[in-house]
Amino acid sequence: MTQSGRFITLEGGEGAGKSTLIQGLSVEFQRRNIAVDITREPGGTPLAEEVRSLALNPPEEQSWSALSHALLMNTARRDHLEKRIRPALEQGTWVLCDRFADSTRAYQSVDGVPAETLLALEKAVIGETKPDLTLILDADPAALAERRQARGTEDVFEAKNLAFHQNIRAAFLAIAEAEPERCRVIDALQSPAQVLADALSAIDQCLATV
Ligand code: T5A
Repeated sequence: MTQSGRFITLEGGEGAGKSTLIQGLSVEFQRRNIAVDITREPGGTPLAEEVRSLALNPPEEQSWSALSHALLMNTARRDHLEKRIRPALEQGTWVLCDRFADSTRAYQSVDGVPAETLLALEKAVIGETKPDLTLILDADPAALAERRQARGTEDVFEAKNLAFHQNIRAAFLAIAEAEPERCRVIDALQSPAQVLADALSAIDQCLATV
């Protein structure tokens, strides 16, 4: 019987270094001969990418309510799960996903959607397909804002104020505290090499029984 692949998600504030870490992990997985599908949310399928564009960059002077955002993220997630994540895991491919359901818990709850609503949606949408391991890249939002400045363009969440980003940080840390068996917090202000080393150490510890 084929061994099911492992499902790893990366979370954290904007500019925390998720994409940078994914590049490093991709090289290491290749070295270890582990087949991995690298993907992102919102997005990861053609339809979900369309939803991403609509959710993060709505037409000028248009905006979504917090609940609408939660529904959009979950709509994209369901398509992503059905067409990409579950088929990959069933074939024994590992999935490395840049953001997943914890981002909805953090961003949409800070935006005002009640936690019970978000959890009910999450349960209906992801079912049993929960991450085996979630790496949370944690850093002071003021430091991350400086990192992002060089990039220029901002989506609807990046454009929010520092207090919003501080609340997002607290929300991710609360998730890590509530689910310590699944989540590992990594200091995102370390060098990229040390962030990668910490991530690999967490992967080896948590998924050693693969
Ligand atoms: N969202 C998403 C919701 O509201 N609900 C949801 O359910 C979901 C899924 C998506 C947005 O959507 C929201 C949250 C987000 O606002 P995104 O595409 O994930 O956004 O975009 P970001 O999180 O903003 O991702 P970024 O690509 O901007 O940031 P990364 O990937 O975390 O950071 P990265 O690797 O691109 O690095 C940023 C910069 O820092 C440098 C890099 O070189 C780069 O210049 N850097 C470092 N510098 C020093 N030391 C390190 N260790 C560094 N690591 C990276």
